[in-house]
Amino acid sequence: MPTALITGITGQDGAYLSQLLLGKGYRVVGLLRRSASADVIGERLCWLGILDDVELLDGNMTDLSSLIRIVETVKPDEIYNLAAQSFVAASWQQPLLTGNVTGMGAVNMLEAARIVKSDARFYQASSSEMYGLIQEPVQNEKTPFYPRSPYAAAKLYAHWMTVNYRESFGMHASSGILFNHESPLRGIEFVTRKVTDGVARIKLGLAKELALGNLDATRDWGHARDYVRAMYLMLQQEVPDDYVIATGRTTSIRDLCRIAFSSVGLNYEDHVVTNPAFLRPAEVEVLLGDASKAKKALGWEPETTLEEMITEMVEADLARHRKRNGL
Ligand code: NDP
Ligand code: GDR
Repeated sequence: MPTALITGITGQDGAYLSQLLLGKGYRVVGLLRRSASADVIGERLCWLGILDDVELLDGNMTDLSSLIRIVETVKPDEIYNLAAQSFVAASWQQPLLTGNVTGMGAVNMLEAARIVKSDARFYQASSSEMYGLIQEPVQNEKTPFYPRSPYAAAKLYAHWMTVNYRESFGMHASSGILFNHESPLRGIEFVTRKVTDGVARIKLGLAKELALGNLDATRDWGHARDYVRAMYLMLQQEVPDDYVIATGRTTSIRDLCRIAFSSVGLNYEDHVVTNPAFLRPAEVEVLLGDASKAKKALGWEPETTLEEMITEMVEADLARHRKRNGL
């Protein structure tokens, strides 16, 4: 039975990746950072019905000693480094923490693997945010990077360190440059989930308005369930490499609202307002990925359309609010 160690197991991707690997017969161990709110730990794993099937060990990305101890204890065949301060907007308010967790944290994990189990295969969760100020209209593995936030700069450092550990130490270290991916398990602060949650509240009469920031930015959105499959496939390759994972379709926030509101028979123009509080100091205006390399080398294809995903998310949020409000 292969063993996978997942950092960020309590996040959106960690939950779906755990589900995928458990289904393939893996032993799944996750890194859990200590929280005073222990009662809400593992909410996403619970939602998928797999909380009791994974092992959780205490540690923190900023504490190398905890990572070394965990790798010694677990002896993983595969390490998926998903932990991060992942909310771009928050990275301007907490640039140092973001650098420590999202950037240095990845190096801590690479070091723990190199010192204790250098034959473990390593996946780094890189991001399309690294493209930032777009240099080419469609982005692939060869497109130059231009990070536009403390988050993106931290991810770029982690990305290059992954490449360097591969080239310097011969480690099987791969980096997935994933474009935005969403699901009913997406954090409420991200725009897709904020919109589907808003749609559900407005539909149920619990709210009238939804306040957003820049409606003109566009993103290449896929489903997290499809994207964690690509992570797994990368670590099954003989040779480690970097891959863009994207759908090849970009949609504005405005059109996302149109799709989400119309899925329950509402017009977004009647409910969406803009609030400058949600604008960012610097914006990534447009992202559109070309996943040809992954399609060819990994046989990976996205299976869920944006419309299907938004419908799934709206339904999940409607169910949550009905339950919460006894409707
Ligand atoms: P989430 O924000 O949902 O999850 C982040 C995870 O990191 C959580 O489990 C969180 O734990 C954990 N974490 C944060 N800080 C620490 C720390 N100091 N020590 C240990 N664990 C910590 O992210 P996603 O699942 O959406 O994304 C997974 C990864 O992929 C992230 O690295 C993200 O930056 C990257 N990415 C995501 C994309 C997307 O569209 N979703 C696209 C491209 C890259 P806790 O539950 O305790 O907060
Ligand atoms: P992003 O995701 O920054 O692309 O990072 P997010 O959903 O936060 O923003 C997407 C776009 O929507 C615009 N926007 C708003 N965003 C939020 N959160 N809230 C709003 O009210 C709002 N109004 C407009 C933003 O300005 C932006 O243009 C996500 C994260 O998962 C990263 O960790 C990951 O690396 C990238 O995707 C790929």
